[in-house]
Amino acid sequence: MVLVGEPYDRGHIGGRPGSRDGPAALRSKLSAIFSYSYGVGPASSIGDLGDIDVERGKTNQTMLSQLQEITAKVHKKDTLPVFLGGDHTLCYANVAPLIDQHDSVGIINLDTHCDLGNPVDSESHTGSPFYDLLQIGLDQYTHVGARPTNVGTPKTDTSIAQEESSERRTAGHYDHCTIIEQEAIDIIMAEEVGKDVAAATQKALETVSDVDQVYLSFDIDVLDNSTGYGTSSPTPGGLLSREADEIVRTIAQERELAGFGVYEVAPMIDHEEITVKAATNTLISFLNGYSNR
Ligand SMILES: [Mn+2]
Repeated sequence: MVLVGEPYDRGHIGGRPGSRDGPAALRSKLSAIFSYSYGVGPASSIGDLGDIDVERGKTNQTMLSQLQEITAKVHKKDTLPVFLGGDHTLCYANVAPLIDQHDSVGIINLDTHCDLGNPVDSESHTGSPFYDLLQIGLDQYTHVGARPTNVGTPKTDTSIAQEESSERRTAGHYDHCTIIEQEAIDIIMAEEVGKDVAAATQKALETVSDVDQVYLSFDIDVLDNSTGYGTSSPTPGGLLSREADEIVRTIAQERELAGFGVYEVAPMIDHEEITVKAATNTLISFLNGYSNR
């Protein structure tokens, strides 16, 4: 397994940037972990490729195509990449090479938002990675942790006027209602996870049983905003940290994966490192599951 940092957060058309500091914060917390080893063996060895020099100040499109040249090489190596975001726009470049390289690819995405929005003015953004991936041949998309309602967070980046931001957001929002009817898409609500986390996890695994390669995506805002606070769009009604850890650990243990990515951890808007710590715990849970395969 190898860590790959992606410090980029210019992909937002709504919400708050800050996840460019995610990779550094996650590495720092990972190095401070200690284990009580309750039923968990030592982790396998972990490599670290450092941070990719993700171009900022360019368009998301140029960033994604440059990044994809690098991630394609990473995926060809005989190791499991664990991407440390960065915002969720990056997920496109982390998965697109798999679609090029393999017969069929599925994604399980833990997230508040389905991120099936249309690109705006031909630009991908944090709300469009899975729409974009479906366009290039993604075979299955399973969204875990969806909410029945969503309270938006205004964009704090003053480079885009609030009015324009809300206009663009509306343009990018979305064909959700029609697109989620597609056969290739499955939704598992946060409430369903709360009722029976093991059953919800098995249901998610079943949706990808027919694909060759599976990528696991973890947007930290899937957590309830009591824990998932230091992120672009903290949202109520979400998963407990413990539930997310169980899902990620089980999937890593039961299904061979082509990659894992942690997105949208924004330390500068976190409170007392609550969210960074939760994300680190999830990373460790992933390691536990992977090591016990
Ligand atoms: Mn997302």
